[in-house]
Amino acid sequence: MTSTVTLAHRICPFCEACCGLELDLEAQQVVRIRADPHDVFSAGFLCPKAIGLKDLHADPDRLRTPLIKRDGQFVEASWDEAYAEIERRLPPLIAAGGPNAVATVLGNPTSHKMGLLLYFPRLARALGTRNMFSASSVDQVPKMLSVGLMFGSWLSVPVPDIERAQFLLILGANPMVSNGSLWTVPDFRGKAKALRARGGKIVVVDPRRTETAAVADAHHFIRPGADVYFLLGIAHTLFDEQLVELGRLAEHTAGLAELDAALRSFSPESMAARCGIDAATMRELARTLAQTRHAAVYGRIGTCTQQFGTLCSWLIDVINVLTGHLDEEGGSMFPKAAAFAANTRGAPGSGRGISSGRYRSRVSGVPEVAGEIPLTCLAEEIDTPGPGQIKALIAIAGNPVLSAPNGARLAAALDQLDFMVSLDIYVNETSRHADVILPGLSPLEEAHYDVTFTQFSHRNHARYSAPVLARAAGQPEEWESMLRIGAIAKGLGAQADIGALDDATLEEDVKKIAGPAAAHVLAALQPLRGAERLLELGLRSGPYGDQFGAKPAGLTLDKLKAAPSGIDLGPMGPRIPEVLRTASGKIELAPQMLLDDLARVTADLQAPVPELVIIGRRQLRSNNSWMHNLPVLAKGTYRCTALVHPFDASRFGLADGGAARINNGARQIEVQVEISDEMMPGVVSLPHGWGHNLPGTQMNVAAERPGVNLNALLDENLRDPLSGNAVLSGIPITMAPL
Ligand SMILES: Nc1nc2c(c(=O)[nH]1)N[C@H]1C(S)=C(S)[C@@H](COP(=O)(O)OP(=O)(O)OC[C@H]3O[C@@H](n4cnc5c(=O)[nH]c(N)nc54)[C@H](O)[C@@H]3O)O[C@H]1N2
Ligand SMILES: Nc1nc2c(c(=O)[nH]1)N[C@H]1C(S)=C(S)[C@@H](COP(=O)(O)OP(=O)(O)OC[C@H]3O[C@@H](n4cnc5c(=O)[nH]c(N)nc54)[C@H](O)[C@@H]3O)O[C@H]1N2
Ligand code: SF4
Ligand SMILES: [Mo]
Repeated sequence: MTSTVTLAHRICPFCEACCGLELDLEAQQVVRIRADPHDVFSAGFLCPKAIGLKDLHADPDRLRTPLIKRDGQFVEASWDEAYAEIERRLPPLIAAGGPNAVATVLGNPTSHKMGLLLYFPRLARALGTRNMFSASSVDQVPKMLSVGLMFGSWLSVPVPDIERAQFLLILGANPMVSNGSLWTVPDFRGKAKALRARGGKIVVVDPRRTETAAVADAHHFIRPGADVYFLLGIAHTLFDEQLVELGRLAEHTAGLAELDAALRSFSPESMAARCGIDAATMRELARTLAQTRHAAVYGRIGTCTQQFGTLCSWLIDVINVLTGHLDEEGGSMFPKAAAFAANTRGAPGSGRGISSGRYRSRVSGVPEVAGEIPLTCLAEEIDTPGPGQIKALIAIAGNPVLSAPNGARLAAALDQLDFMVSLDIYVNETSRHADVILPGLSPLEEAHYDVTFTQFSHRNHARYSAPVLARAAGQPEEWESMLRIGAIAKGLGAQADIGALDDATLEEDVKKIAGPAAAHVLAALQPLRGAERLLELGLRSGPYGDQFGAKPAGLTLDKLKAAPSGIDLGPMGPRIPEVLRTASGKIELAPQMLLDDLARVTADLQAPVPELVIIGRRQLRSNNSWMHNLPVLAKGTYRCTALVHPFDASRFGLADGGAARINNGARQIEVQVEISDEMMPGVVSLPHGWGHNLPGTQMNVAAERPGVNLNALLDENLRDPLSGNAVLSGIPITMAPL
């Protein structure tokens, strides 16, 4: 018997690199996964996680049917039963407590799923709650706030133009392992190698000598949480040594004199001791940045998850501006996404800017940023009684019991809720608390377009993946579930005609965008439904779009579908002033809120140096908390180890491979020690996302080697006060052998 192998294409949804894959299918089974050599963006790159798509699809623990908790046990239910249960329990809580009685919490995969991302705003609109939480506030909110203040929209994040750069300074990021973040850059290794082959240099600043440091020209240890001192030292030097050269941007910036004045007291000489990098190095780096034609500074999660996250995020772009590298070829540039970019909508060049703190969280009074309350406030908003208390939670594609600080408190709080729905594909540490779980599809069963990561791609492109395999009859897509929950919340009932609701909302939106052309646009969109229809709208009305016929050569979804390896839209080009949406129409170099925060930096300068602190790390074969259940990725040596410098090992009596206890005050975890001179003395590194030993989860492979939860050690009350982002890095600990 012969069987035919067919070829399918799919963008990998696991991390921000968004690699294009080729899949061989035989009898509705994936038999092989490899990189798509023709992909216009990733050009034949993949990492080991891609193979996990097959295991994920086959995983017996992956949910295919809704679950309802009855007498403390999950039982399988039909979709109708699950929605009916939501209808029975959710509306009364809204009626009693008002819209804020329901909270939503979004996890990381939301950004990798076009249905979740494009339809969550509709659910949010239906709920009308201010209690919205997400992984953004244990991640990139500081960067969103700083670029929002400087450039006027939350996602106008400039990214290094790595293919034309000659010098890169990388802080708090490990793209060799993470494959890049807020910088979609598949095959960082190949691109770094090419940069060095053309005579360029890469310098890494990190408390650990990382895999990225290994492919760089130089590496400097920095004291965790002290990047702000290092960046201030560099920015100060640029003024001090008259290296500031705004070039073309001079007429597009505001606040240069204020910035100069504010930076005067932060000389590298006075910053060196606190950050652990000597003044000469800071000055030399400032000169190299200023004097290299094509150069960029890039910082990521290590620079965000600390008490000065917003200041660090700001200073990185400030240095890029001061050295004339912002918006310049080979510098730090603004991608122009084919769809859904706020910075390509509205009038170019100026706008309303952003604002934060429009309201505050009920318990701690923490300001809203980008419409969200920090994830670290979720537990207290549930477990603190009083008017406005959260009574119901809709959790979407996230696992905050493991991924947020002090998950134990959050877990206990989730048990106090009157009702919880999880949209998740597993019964994990978080969804085990739900009353109803609605499973999403396998990535192979749904269409895909990178709504988020095209906003941060080092080269502009558009790619679409059709569903590779058919889904089970009756299994809804997640956008449908979100519409249905929204309808239930609005009192329209579980049987509401969500198709008609979706049409009505679309019509409203199109009228806003297209004005008199709305009827024509709606007719053109007619055959499509759901997320695909929004994608078609986004592409055709976007900066490369056919404008519904007005520019016939422009992009449409059909054209994208006809190009399985994607459509290249060219390298990033200059976008200032067009990209700006600040009220002034200028790059705001010195937002008052940030200048004011420098007082906190000065106050902290004299803070005593803790003897030992802990930081996190990522690992190639896992993704945050949820890929430990895939056998192909979970196998191999035990990876959830605490990396300890030999000096610390000897002073605390720790043995390689031995067990140790780590304490942060009363909080305590037990870890396996791995002695490594990769670490800066005084710094321990433990990956996050582990700790799969909590009762009631159904992730059998992960449970075999559960690892330890770093976040069990961390304090949910430590935040960057501007952005509300959690402080996850540089936490003082003690460590002793067991
Ligand atoms: N200490 C420390 N903590 C950290 C970090 C750190 O560096 N240090 N990093 C933080 C960062 S940057 C992030 S982004 C967060 C990530 O943390 P979370 O946002 O909690 O994300 P994950 O842990 O990846 O969990 C994702 C969940 O989504 C589910 N899922 C996967 N695919 C789908 C799907 O298609 N549909 C649905 N409905 N569900 C799906 C998985 O089953 C899993 O439960 O962790 C943060 N936590
Ligand atoms: N394989 C894999 N890839 C991933 C993920 C994953 O879990 N696994 N997660 C994805 C997600 S959600 C995100 S947000 C991205 C994150 O992408 P990256 O930001 O590249 O993430 P990390 O690999 O954690 O790199 C952070 C680096 O910061 C360092 N660091 C810690 N504290 C400090 C500090 O105070 N200062 C400085 N300068 N450095 C510090 C750490 O040692 C580490 O090397 O990765 C994404 N990609
Ligand atoms: S780097 Fe790996 S996990 Fe990330 S998109 Fe590419 S193949 Fe997928
Ligand atoms: Mo993240």
